[in-house]
Amino acid sequence: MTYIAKPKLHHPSLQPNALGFTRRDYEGRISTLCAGCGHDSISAAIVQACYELSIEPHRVAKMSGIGCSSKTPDYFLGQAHGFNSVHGRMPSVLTGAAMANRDLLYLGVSGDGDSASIGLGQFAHALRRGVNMVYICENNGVYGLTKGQFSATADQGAKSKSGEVHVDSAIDLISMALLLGASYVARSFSGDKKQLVPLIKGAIRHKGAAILDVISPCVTFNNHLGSTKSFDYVREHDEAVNAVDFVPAKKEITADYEPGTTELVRQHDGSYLKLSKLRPDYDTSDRIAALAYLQEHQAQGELVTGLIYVAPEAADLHDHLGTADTPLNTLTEKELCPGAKALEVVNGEYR
Ligand SMILES: Cc1ncc(C[n+]2csc(CCOP(=O)(O)OP(=O)(O)O)c2C)c(N)n1
Ligand code: SF4
Ligand SMILES: [Mg+2]
Repeated sequence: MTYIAKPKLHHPSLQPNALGFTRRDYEGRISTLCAGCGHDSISAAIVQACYELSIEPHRVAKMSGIGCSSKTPDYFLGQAHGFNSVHGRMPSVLTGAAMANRDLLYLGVSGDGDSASIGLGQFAHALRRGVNMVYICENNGVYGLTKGQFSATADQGAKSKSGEVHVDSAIDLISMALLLGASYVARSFSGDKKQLVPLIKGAIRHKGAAILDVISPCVTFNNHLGSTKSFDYVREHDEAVNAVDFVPAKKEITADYEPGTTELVRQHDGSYLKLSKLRPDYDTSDRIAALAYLQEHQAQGELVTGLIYVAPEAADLHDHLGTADTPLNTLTEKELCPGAKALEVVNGEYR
């Protein structure tokens, strides 16, 4: 309940990170979601990832749309900036903020209804532009907040709680993200913290558009037999292509891995993604092969998870537009309005 405040005292045994913060310093308010909702596990994974990376909470901007999933930024990083926007409009609000202040870490949280139904256009354009962000879609296949109608990610043939069969084709946000040019593409499951936390850490350290599609069962409206987004179904059909270990920039990499089964991906900030290959033939740098792999395995009813694709040296929207290194919101009026003479020169270029 939101009116119940969390106790301020921290247990003395809680370990501080490099900034002196404990895990509790990364929490938010008490969740009002249904007990057992997958979304709460994702919030816990975000808390864990930010704590382990020693992220300064006030350097984070958490943005969301509307839905149970979009309520969750209230439940983590209570000291961060936050903006709960309109249904499906998180990506454009996030893009605007990211353009104005490039120095913050942008964490966009959305739902499958928010991203794949009303917000599909916004989802597509933020990814194709390479907005530097971590975009997490908490995917339960239904509109949880409005009582469980099928969303656009619901699988064809899936059954609703009342027995109705879903007839439309499903939108796979991960395949779309690959087509649109996202440079860090991953899928995970809210019930697999071991997989999810390093994937979030890798996404935070990635420069460019990082998308995580996290299957997050709705225990109230979509966790029954016949659903393809229930805890049981996901556990039975989860086919991970790799196990990811995030190695921070300052940590030395020792070559204690067998080439062929383990791969090291160096990110632009010097951190590494250490991938234990569960599918030896899977190549995270091959976008086209990743798309084909997803389609083949989806046709067999499997849910491909793990780090699906990464382009560690990708350019982001600021690179594309050649914006100043200084955050635009810190430029003074003098810098923004260089005077009539400078304007004459600019206008002259268009004559
Ligand atoms: C413009 C607009 N249309 C419709 C709604 C009603 N509405 C609120 S949340 C929601 C769907 C949420 O589904 P999803 O994004 O999957 O989030 P979940 O609740 O499942 O986490 C809808 C249709 C709204 N709030 N605003
Ligand atoms: S209705 Fe579903 S998605 Fe919403 S809080 Fe409850 S379990 Fe979670
Ligand atoms: Mg949903």
